[in-house]
Amino acid sequence: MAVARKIKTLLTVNIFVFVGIILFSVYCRIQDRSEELIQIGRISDQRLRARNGKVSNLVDRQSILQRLERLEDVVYNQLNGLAKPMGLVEGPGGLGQGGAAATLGDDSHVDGEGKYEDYGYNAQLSDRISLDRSIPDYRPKKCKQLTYPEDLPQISVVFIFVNEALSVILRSVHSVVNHTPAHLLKEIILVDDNSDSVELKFNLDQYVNKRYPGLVKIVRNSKREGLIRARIHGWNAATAPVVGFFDAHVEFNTAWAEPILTRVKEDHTRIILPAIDNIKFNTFEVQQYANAAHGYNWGLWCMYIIPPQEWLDKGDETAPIRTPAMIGCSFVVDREYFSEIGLLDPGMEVYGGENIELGMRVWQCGGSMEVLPCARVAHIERTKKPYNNDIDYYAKRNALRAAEVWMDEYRSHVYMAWNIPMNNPGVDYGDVSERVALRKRLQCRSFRWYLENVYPEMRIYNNTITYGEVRNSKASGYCLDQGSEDDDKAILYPCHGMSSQGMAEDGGSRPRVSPLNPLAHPSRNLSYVWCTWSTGCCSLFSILTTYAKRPLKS
Ligand SMILES: [Mn+2]
Repeated sequence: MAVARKIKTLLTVNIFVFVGIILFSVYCRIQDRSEELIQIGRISDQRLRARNGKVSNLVDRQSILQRLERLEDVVYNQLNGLAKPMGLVEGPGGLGQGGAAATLGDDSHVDGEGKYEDYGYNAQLSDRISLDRSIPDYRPKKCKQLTYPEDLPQISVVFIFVNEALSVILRSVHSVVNHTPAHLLKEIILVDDNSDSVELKFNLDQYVNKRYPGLVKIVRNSKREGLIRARIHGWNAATAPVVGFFDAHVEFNTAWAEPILTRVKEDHTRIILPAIDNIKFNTFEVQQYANAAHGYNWGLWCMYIIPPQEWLDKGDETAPIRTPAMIGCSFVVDREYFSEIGLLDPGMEVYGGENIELGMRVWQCGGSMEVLPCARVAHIERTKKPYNNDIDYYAKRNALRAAEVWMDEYRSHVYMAWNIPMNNPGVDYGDVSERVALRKRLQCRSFRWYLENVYPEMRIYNNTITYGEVRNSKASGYCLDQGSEDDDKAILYPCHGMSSQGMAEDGGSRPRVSPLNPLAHPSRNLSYVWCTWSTGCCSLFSILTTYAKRPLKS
């Protein structure tokens, strides 16, 4: 019995000693950590005071900032628990890490399809990918050697959303915090354009206020305003000297902000677009896109185009790429300058056209627009946009507004592209008098100047006398169509009224009909002429005798 009691006592003593040692070592670690923090704080204080921009100081400071950020992560991970109850993941690693393609097990397949319908991407998969995942650094190599001024202006980052998955919005927020130096990011503004989803109200508020206290403002529209006015509301809430507008389904790349803020600081009339990479809507894989400018067709629908020849000739991948307009999912502008040139057209509804209009306006009124390959943002191209079921109608309506205000005699090309008559087009584009007055006040240049100097790749239809679709007289449901882009051959296809069936008739000595292809880039060796009226060269054309002629000049 005595032996047993001895053993029991010894065991108890051992346990106490063991627990004591653990407690002591934890205490020491906390002491170490806080001393380290105090020391780092002191050093960075000194550095801030002695603000002489010597290179060694800069390197020191950067490494200290990086270290502080790492420590912040450690502390946060210790306290972790905000995302988990909402079914989301934070921290490094896990599914989709490094921008790799991700998949879910088969069990979640059915539910996942339902979410595709809602969002135009795999929201269920997104929920399982960390809000802090890393993505590949797709910047051109030379960007990493560039240095930027220390005293850059701060930026307000505005995200617009309507019925977006919470995890996708929060990944946009985490990503911009993780990839922007804290002293440059003044605030994040989330503009909710009257979403229907409940989780975007309470959960979103609670999460961002706890996770990023004081950094995030939420603006809620009491009625659906559309993308264009929602961006204006975001601008109203912004207080930093520079404002960036982004879709709420993006991820930012390394050092995206510094090159942009440098260009804006040098010249506040520059509107800067990060280069866009792609996040695949189904796997969330991050894919690199080639360097491109952003152009558009005569329907004012945006697309990527080859950078200008002089940029290609220069052979410097870090150089800004002149661009006639923007895709629109991300752009950065000096806050006051944006107001001086008239923000975005508040008379535009729902979606589309504003991105092209801003390009025309900034160039015609003395500013510029450029893509910066060293600043990269990855973006999900959604399979469906949640704004409205009839986006095409609003894109057409908004395009006509831009055409009437900015395009002078070339406005006819927009009517041609949408295949609607110039008189009584059947589209009420609203009152443009204020925008016309703005153009006058700013004393902006002509659209012809813009085409010649900024968008020379655009094909012009100067000799056009009529336009419309070409229908088969024997089967009137069939129209002349452009067919596939590769072989450039005319086909017969059910009439759909879209741009590929828009034809223009030339008034030259040998009248011809050709599709309204937007670009006449020298490197694209396409023949645009299929059929001439006089020779009937095209056998297909001989059966297409009904031509919905609309006079160009009335
Ligand atoms: Mn988008």
